[in-house]
Amino acid sequence: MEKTPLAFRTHITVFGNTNAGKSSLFNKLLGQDMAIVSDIGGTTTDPVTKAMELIPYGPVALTDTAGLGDMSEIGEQRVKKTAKALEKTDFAIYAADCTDFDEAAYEDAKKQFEKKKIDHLLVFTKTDLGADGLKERFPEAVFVSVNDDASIENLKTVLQDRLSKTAPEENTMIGGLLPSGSNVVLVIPIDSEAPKGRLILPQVQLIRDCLDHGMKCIVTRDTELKETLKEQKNVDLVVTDSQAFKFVASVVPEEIPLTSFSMLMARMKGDLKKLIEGADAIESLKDGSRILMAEACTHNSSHEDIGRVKIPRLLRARTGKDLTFDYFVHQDFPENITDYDLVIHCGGCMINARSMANRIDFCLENGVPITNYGVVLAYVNGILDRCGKIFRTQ
Ligand SMILES: Nc1nc2c(ncn2[C@@H]2O[C@H](COP(=O)(O)OP(=O)(O)O)[C@@H](O)[C@H]2O)c(=O)[nH]1
Ligand code: SF4
Ligand SMILES: [Mg+2]
Repeated sequence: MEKTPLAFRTHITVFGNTNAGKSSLFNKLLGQDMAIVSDIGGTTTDPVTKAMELIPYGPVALTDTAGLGDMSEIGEQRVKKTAKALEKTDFAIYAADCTDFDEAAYEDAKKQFEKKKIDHLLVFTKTDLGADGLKERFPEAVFVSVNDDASIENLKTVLQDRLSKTAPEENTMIGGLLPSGSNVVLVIPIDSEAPKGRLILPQVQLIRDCLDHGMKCIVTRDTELKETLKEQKNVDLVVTDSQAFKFVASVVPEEIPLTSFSMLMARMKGDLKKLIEGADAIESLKDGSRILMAEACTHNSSHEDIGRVKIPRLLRARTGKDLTFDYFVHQDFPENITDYDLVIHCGGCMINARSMANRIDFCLENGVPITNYGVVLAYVNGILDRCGKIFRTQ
């Protein structure tokens, strides 16, 4: 079960006031002691995320947060972190203490969920201490006590039922693009930037995704691509690492559709169209324009070269302008982006679709166009039209 990457799991977050019993509930759901449970208000400082299997629904990621309503000075920091947790939430559990129900706080949280279009479930905790008329007032809510295992099991059942109704779209990079039985050639250069002894996540994901959808995939290096294409009678799609675009585009005949891992990744995150539109902003860059390069994780050093060297060099050459590049390498997204003329995001393989969609919307709401590494590489190589064709015929 630990094998499903976090980015592929439905993200459930437990919100609620300090001391509402969130951490106790989180532990009970997981069946282990992960979050700190305390009767001193506000002990959980950082949101804690754990993977769990909700049988039979499937793999989920459960996050415990600090209180939404804690306004002490450090509390403010916590509230900010909780707001960040909202960005990745697919489904919210709002925990409310039966013996101390803060209806105003619940109404406020409900507004935040609605604003972000996040479905939620109201869960009253500590029912062993009495639930005073709440069951009648909130017939849709679930009532639990950590001292009553049956109530937790009931919560899991209700949760599954709700999740199956609000489940995010199927996570697929290639499903629906081509019929089953199609032949897909994957081009993976093995150069100094390739991690030793393994493939990177988008490559592994795509191989699995082809298998899941009954497609045959042939994996080759760029150096053997010509030979591979000669040997294969029917090739329905070539997918290449963006770094090898130029060479691959010159080798693959025009009639064979071509795209990249990062474009398929962006398609899975659901916003490829907006990212392609974002690339238009490249033409309006001027001397002194500022570009934010956003990478969602630090652990893949093979991107350093693309983000720090290749893209800046290619964009300066393409536009002939004196451009400034800033880097933001973090799981979170910067709060202020209005100084930027363009945001270029990494492939986002380590964050979920909800986070990616929120980042894109955030940029667009602030009037800043956003695109991604793969789209920019296709653009500067003059093959964005060709690489986007397969998505337009859907
Ligand atoms: N009686 C009772 N106490 C609970 C229950 N759930 C949590 N508590 C207690 O409420 C206090 C706050 O719980 P905690 O989980 O740390 O709350 P959080 O601040 O929302 O994470 C702790 O003393 C818990 O032991 C419950 O179902 N019944
Ligand atoms: S999340 Fe971004 S920076 Fe991290 S490995 Fe994926 S594409 Fe690279
Ligand atoms: Mg807590």
